[in-house]
Amino acid sequence: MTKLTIATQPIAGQKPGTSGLRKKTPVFMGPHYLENFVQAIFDVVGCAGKTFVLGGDGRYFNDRAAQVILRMAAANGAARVIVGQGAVLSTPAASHLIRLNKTDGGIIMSASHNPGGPKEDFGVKFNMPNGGPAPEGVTEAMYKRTTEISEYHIWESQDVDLGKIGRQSLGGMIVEVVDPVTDYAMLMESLFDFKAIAAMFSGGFRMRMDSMCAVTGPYAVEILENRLGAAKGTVVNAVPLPDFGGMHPDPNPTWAHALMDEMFGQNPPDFGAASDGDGDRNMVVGAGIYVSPSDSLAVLAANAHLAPGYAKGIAGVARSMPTSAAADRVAKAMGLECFETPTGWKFFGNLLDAGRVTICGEESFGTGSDHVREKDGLWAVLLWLNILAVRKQSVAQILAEHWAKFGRNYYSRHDFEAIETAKADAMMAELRGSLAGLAGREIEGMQIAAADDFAYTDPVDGSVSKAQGVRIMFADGSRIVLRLSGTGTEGATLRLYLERYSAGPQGLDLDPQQALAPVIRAAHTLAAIATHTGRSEPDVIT
Ligand code: G16
Repeated sequence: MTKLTIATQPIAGQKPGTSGLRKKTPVFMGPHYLENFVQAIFDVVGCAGKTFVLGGDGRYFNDRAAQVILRMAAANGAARVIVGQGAVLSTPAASHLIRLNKTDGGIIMSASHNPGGPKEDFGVKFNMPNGGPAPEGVTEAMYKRTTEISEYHIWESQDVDLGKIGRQSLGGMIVEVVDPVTDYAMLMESLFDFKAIAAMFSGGFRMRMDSMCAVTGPYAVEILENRLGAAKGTVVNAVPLPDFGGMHPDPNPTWAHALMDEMFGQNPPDFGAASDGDGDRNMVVGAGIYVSPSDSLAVLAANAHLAPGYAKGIAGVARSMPTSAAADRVAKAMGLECFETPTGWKFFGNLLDAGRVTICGEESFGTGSDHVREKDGLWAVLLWLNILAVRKQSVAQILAEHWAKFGRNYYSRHDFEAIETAKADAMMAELRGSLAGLAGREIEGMQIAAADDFAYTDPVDGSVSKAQGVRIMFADGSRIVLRLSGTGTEGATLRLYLERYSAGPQGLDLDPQQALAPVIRAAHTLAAIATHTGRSEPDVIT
């Protein structure tokens, strides 16, 4: 075995987005593409003598990318890499292993909720020693490094056997292959009342968990069926496949429609859930009732103390800016600090590290807590189960009581996908240019109270993130947010977030799209979406 130093040249566009570098798989498989980016990571964070975690969601190219990354880590002088068996780790499990083993960070191979396969998506991101995604300053440095890279280092060797649990050596570096599930399952047992949940299952409680042929299958089978005694077959699409069985592993009502059909059909299970490609997202559904992610965050924040891991209460709550203000109302009622951060889990890291918040969430089906530094799909499912086991009520009853107490934030997100980038940019530029004159204007019978381009100053380290999305706030608590996706791999994706508040007691059980109709019309008028993009209907509504 020899260490090789390969001459290379910068490849344009290796700029990490909201969650690391995401591109089409053939792009990642192109000459030097993966290698350049991985070398840039090591050049920025340092590699000699360090220990890292490595794993991915098992999508196409995951196994081969892992071998390349291991060979490069060895050639760059890493001391040890802890790898999930088969190069598989869910994103939250990887975050946990980074923290548990006090490593110098980790590399996660995933394009999350995006489809996998030879022509679909792939991604690589670096997580810091705290277990969370690298902050903007670090990803910017990695990007800059890719623009000046001239060589990378790699061992010339055969593949490491990642099927075999235990320690092996690669050019002097220890490769430690671990079971992907065990440590994560233990963490979940430490947070939740497994006895109470198991008693609920043995009492006849029925659940459906759709793992969407993605990474959570083995985790969900072990935890829900083996440890908690849910009926065999509770977890469906439980075997992870490189192309996710052709599915789009995004747990929302559009893509998890089989689960939705079952939950709204005849004799539905008591509780349904789905998770995404890499296991950090979740959708929860009750029998005949859908729980929006923003409401889920609010319910979890209000009830977390019912689980042993949070029995002492929570320190505070954080939500991404486009997420509805439902959680703010809970925080206010409980006298907790509440933070509004830019989109992307990395912005929660400092608040969690500083102990300012315990529970965080995003409208994009992400919820999590300070137990790791990623959002965590199965964690959210288990916290819901714990709450259901203690309150002994249905999901519908819990939501109804929640809205009666706090009011209801009707909420929806409309996505317009694969828009020509120039058109999307022009639309946002024009909208940004109009913001100064909006306050005080009336539209669709609602008065605009304020409008801005969201900027965030991190309360812990003072770093400033600008241009995070346009907010148009109305006097009645309604709100419109527009931003362009930072994770799309094709053209631009416009995300339009819509919110309207009802204090109750009337008007708590409307259809969200109906309740939001005037807000939707106002958004289209103010942003002139159809004029700029030619689109009047969204591709995906969540
Ligand atoms: C989307 C969501 C964000 C989320 C991000 C990453 O970003 O809107 O809320 O943080 O994906 O999620 P994941 O880690 O599951 O890929 P964007 O920029 O496309 O809106």
